[in-house]
Amino acid sequence: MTRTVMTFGTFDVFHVGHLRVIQRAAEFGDRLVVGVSADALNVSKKGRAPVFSEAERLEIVAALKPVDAVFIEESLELKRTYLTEHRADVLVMGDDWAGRFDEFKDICEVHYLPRTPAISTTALIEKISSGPV
Ligand code: C2G
Repeated sequence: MTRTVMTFGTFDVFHVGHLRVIQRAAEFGDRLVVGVSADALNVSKKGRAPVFSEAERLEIVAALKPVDAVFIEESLELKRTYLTEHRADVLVMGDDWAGRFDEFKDICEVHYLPRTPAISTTALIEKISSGPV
């Protein structure tokens, strides 16, 4: 039986923290499916549009070696539907989401992984926009 793992994220200004959570998620099963947050979802969630469009972010994530399939995550409320549709056995998220998806433990395993320290899209955007020092 193939074990399907799912994870979700915006993956904007792709960095090593994103790569590591994807690599570690893949180790929980045989097949990794990644939901990439829609631009509109990001605006509603974070109050700003991502630097890279959903098509670009989708293309980057799809090209990663541990990733078998990608799709656009249109709404946080559809998570149960996505997990069911993709027949997920495992949901993996960074621990900034700890406890937030425990309601899905009735249909799959739910794991939260420690975030990679000292790197974030927000910090990168600030660093880049502040220019050379
Ligand atoms: N991440 C990490 N270490 C970092 C930064 C991010 O492990 N230093 C992880 C996050 O915990 C998350 C994934 O990378 O699991 C993607 O992070 P974001 O792009 O910030 O995802 P987010 O906007 O939180 O979207 O349905 C859930 C949302 O789509 C998650």
